[in-house]
Amino acid sequence: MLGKCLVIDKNQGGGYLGAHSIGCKEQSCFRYHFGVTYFAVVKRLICLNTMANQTKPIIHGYFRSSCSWRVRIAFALKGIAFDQVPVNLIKDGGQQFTEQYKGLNPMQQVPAVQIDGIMLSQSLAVIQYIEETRTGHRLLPADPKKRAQVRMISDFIASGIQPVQNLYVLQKMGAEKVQWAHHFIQRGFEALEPILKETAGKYCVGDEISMADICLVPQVYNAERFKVDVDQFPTIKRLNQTLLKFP
Ligand SMILES: N[C@@H](CCC(=O)N[C@@H](CS)C(=O)NCC(=O)O)C(=O)O
Repeated sequence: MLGKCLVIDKNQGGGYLGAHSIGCKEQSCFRYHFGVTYFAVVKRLICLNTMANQTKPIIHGYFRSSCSWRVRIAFALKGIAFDQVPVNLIKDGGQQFTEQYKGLNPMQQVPAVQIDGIMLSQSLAVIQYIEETRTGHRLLPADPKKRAQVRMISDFIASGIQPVQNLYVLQKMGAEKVQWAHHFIQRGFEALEPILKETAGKYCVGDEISMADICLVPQVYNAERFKVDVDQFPTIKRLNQTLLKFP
């Protein structure tokens, strides 16, 4: 199942300073494995990519971070082996705020990705970098119109929805945080549904899995987490269900 790439082990909830390498055995993954077994598993990605012999990229991320999840899915779809270093966004007041992590990503957000001798943050930049430098499953369509639609949908989610339900925003909202996140995800999905109705085939844009799908699945997970009734959005629901079953 494509979903298995969310793989993280229990140490992902551990300390950033006690970081270690974790890999993922699955080649791809949209499904969110959340539970005891999920945490107990350490997996290593089987590398099919042409960059296999080079140093593996390292994702500094957090298991529940939708932005880290996007990058894990993209690497998995490309068949790129990677290691992970856990940055626990909750423990110790948030390990993203340590001076050490700030050195990696001054925005104090995950993911930060070490790849090919550079440090990249911003999940969509990472995804587009690997698209431009790696072979394997194409994450942006060849057709310019479809490519623009993929970027549009990705930005709907990555710029329009996710930031307002991000942890540091919710922490400012106190007791109203669930209501706040619910409101903005609902509003975002109301806009996204008619767009996807137009663009979708089997996947978000036509019949090829793309960066838009990579963004959609973690966002639906967050929607469900904040009690948004995804049944109101039949296209989003169908796409998510299809993606979760991706072999
Ligand atoms: N635009 C960035 C957003 C990164 C982001 O918001 N990361 C969240 C987790 S998904 C985070 O690190 N939050 C930490 C916090 O809110 O303190 C990306 O796409 O990578």
